[in-house]
Amino acid sequence: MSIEIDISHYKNLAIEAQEGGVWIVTLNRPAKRNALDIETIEELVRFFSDAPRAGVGAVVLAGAGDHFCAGLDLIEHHDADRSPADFMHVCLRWHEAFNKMEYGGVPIIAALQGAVVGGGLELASAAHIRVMDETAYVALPEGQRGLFTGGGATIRVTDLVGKARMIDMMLTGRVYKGQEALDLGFAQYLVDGSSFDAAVELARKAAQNLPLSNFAICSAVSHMQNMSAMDAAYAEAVVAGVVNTQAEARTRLAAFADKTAARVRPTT
Ligand code: 1HE
Repeated sequence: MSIEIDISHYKNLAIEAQEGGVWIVTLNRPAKRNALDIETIEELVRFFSDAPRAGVGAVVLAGAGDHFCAGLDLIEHHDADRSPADFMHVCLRWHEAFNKMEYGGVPIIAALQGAVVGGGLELASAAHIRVMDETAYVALPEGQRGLFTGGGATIRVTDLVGKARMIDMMLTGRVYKGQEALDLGFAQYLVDGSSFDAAVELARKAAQNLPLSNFAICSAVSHMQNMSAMDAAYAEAVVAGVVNTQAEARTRLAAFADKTAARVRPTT
């Protein structure tokens, strides 16, 4: 059951398939600081709905220009003068996109630079790995704009850094960057050079895993967080039953047994 992704159907996302199953998905409205308008959200829904069935091994999610993403398209929102129901449906499309990302089973590595704010942070939080460069900063300016988060920050940003920090960010507009942001858990990597290059390297590494292992890592872990500990342990056993007996794993296990597989060592 494989489907084709036709990259010519995308306008606000630039999409490129690289060797080794790595796909580069770039928010491509740098003149608008990659603000998330309706069209961009629909394209994210489409790409991340298709990716798990299209043989995508791993995705690097990037933003064109100096900023990853400025969040909700405030101009579109202002001009549309939406009703509560209208905006609820907008938010439900954001959730559709971000849930497809978090639960889809395809590893997503976000390459962050400049502003990662509001909905931009919500988007980054739906990726499985975040890589910041020295210019990257995170904030939730919703409070200052007379808004509230609508793209999952109450769940995902709280998961990353805790409720107290998230509330403080929203009340005061606090901005985090650099080592402090890393230490707090906004990202797993902080690099001196290009976050994009580092993200590509990580994506290539992840794409070498067996697809079924990656599916479990990038889907089951999130699902299990929504379960009771008892149910999660049961689900983990079932998933491990399927993944750990896959035929493709036998070659890797044989390589360990005959001592040709790489050993686990710390990098020096
Ligand atoms: C935008 C947006 C946007 C820029 N929607 N058009 N997000 C925010 O509150 C962040 C708003 N943006 C900024 O604070 C700044 O733009 C940045 C720090 C990201 C970048 O600053 P800078 O000086 O490089 O750019 P700029 O001059 O502010 O903006 C350049 C253009 O991008 C300009 O358009 P132009 O046509 O006048 O050239 C801006 O209008 C446009 N632009 N950001 C629309 N966000 C589901 S609920 C989620 C709720 C939220 O996400 S709230 C957080 C919203």
